[in-house]
Amino acid sequence: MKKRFISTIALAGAAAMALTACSSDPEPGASGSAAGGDGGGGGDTIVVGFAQTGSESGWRSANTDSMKEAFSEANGFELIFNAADNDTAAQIAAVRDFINQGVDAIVIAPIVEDGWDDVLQEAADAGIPVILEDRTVSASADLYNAWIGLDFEAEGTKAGEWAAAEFGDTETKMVVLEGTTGSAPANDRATGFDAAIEGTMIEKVDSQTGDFTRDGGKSVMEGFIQNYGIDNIDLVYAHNDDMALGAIEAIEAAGAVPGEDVKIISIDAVHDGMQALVDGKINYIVECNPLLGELVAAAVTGVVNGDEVEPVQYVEDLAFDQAAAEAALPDRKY
Ligand code: GYE
Repeated sequence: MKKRFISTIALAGAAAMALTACSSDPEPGASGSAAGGDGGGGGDTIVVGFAQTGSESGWRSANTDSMKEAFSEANGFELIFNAADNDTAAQIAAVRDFINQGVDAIVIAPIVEDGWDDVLQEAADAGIPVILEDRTVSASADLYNAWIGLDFEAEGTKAGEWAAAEFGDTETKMVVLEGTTGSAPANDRATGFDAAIEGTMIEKVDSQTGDFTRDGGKSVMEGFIQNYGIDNIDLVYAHNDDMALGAIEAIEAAGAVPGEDVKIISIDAVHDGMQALVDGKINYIVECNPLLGELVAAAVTGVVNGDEVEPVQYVEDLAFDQAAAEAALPDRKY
């Protein structure tokens, strides 16, 4: 199975794509739903229902902006946008609603991996193509046309490799702020990280979900500090920047210095996270690129027109230490 990486530069339309091999990719089959329904759009307008997770993080805001920009009227789309506030049942209901409306295509950023089989089958039965963006699902790849997103396990691996190199030889007590339970990035970022620190002296003392939110990260971190004592926590691995930013507040409230007394690694590289890295409060960030709109819109157009569309599209991520963040921050788009 080929794995297509698309760099940030390629997203801006300027560079070539690199291909890397990988064995565990989703393999969307795109069967039976190459053309869209007739939709409500008329003319050449493509009517697209987009079921977004919610608005839990800075990453999510950047992703929503990117999608809205790409699916603009000027680009020939009518976008019906739904944000499910991280409620899986509400997200599935939104997709059903899109099916009932007879949209030309449905785009989903699935909150969790499981539970999609029935509604995806309903979309296929109605002849409405489905493109997944961002997160993956466990349902058969025959039930959707394409997936465009990030390699979450590789992100976890990069974070874990940095932790192993920095702290692996010293007794290090680590707590983990997990993303939304059952979501692909929470599952895969844990898998990649855990494998990378195996055999090192980093000990995972506790791991709980902060639901990818700043408030969640803060309150879970407060609980860790209460249970273990701030002096017994050396390292925080946060599955996203927002939870790391919440943890920073909790660490400071406990009278310790984030980035020094307690080291912090996170994922996303959104603006506020990068600023905290520059300020020395976070020590390392692995990027997760939210600017997927153009690629998703191109895939939707392709599928609706009956063109062949690359079924699995990975967007490449970078990683930053303090110096790299300082250099990159002024030109960051999110
Ligand atoms: O890392 C987090 C967001 O699914 C990759 O969701 C996305 C994750 C992102 O809430 O900040």
